[in-house]
Amino acid sequence: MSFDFELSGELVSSENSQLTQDLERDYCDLGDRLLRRGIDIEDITRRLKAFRVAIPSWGVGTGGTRFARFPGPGEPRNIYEKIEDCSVIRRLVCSTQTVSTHFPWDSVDDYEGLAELAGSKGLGFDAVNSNTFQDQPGQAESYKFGSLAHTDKAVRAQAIEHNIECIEAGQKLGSRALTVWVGDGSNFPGQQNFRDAFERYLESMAQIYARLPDDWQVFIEHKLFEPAFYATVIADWGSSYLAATSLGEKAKCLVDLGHHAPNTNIELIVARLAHFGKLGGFHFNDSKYGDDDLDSGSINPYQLFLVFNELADAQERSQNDFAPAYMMDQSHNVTDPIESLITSAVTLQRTLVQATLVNRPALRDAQAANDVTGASQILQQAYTTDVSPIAAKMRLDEGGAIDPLAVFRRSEYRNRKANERSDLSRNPGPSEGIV
Ligand SMILES: [Mn+2]
Repeated sequence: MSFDFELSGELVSSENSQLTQDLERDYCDLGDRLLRRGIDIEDITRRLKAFRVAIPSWGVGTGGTRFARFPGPGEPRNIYEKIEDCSVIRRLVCSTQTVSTHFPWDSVDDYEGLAELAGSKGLGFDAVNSNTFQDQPGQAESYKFGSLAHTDKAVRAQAIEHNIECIEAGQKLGSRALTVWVGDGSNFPGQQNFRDAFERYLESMAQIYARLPDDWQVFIEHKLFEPAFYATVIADWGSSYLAATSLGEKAKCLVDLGHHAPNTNIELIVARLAHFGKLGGFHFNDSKYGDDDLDSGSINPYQLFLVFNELADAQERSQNDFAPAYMMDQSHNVTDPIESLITSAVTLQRTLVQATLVNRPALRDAQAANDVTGASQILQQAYTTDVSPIAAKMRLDEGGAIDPLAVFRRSEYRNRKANERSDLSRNPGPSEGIV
């Protein structure tokens, strides 16, 4: 099958050809070293091939902080141009074969046509995301004081209807899940009754849940704070789990790496939700202080490894019955969004491989024997292994780039798009924050 990628195959091949000899040698050396640990490098490479992580449509545009947004040249102005950018990333890194849409930012008249265009560029659609945290032009009711948990039934009805429209659009795109994040909550003590607000949220979600197609899931994304600075209705994994459990089988929790209090043990949350079959999805990013939405693995790569370690553990226990929806949920404020997504995808590939290298039988033995240092060293051994050749070999085998960032820069894609997309009008996007 050949796809109409935005980036020429000849460029990728010629750039690869300069690096192939060194890569083959590095891959062979690493293979020898792993063999001494009883690991078959080909098996690890095969497992990486199956890894899929979605690109959020809004991720290829410049994000922003609450204070400013500095759009770069050649930024996509609509979902069709976002698809072009996503196809470049997919072409180079291989693992990003789906796009996660966001409504109404990605609304179009012809969803079947959009699905066809994406398919021609080797892309499919992952979870659809609703937006009831912003008011849209012409909207009857305001979300200033909430949406699905709002005190006014008319506001809740509008938010429910929007989510149902997202499902309908997603069905035409071939999506199989709806991700719901709401900013509902309160900024001051006394502003909102905690129990009543949660009740209203559950009632609204039950109406959305009732409209899910049989083969769909709904993911509940929690976030500790912002825009509600005192109490958020779905602030933590506990509230998310309670909501998902009360709604039913098709409702699951979605963990975003940035949506927790500082120092929260997020890998433990992953283990808990996976244990009870409620981990529906994971949003990758990184942060130093709050919901910073920085590039995956840029601040705390060991935490990212520990998250992947729990995902790998869940994978092993479930025997292929464990398939959370993975997405990179980042806000690119000062970097080229495509470059950030490329480097983050490569980081995720590498980290997944490191987690796959963990010697689980030895780890279980060390845990059973209370060999604390031994257990800890087993994780460190996997984490400190330079597995870059495995990820590069996988990309080469799959038609991608050995060095995706270098090829992207050599392609002059951004400059070309800067000329084509000189008109500054653009689709609405995440000018303030991002979920
Ligand atoms: Mn998120």
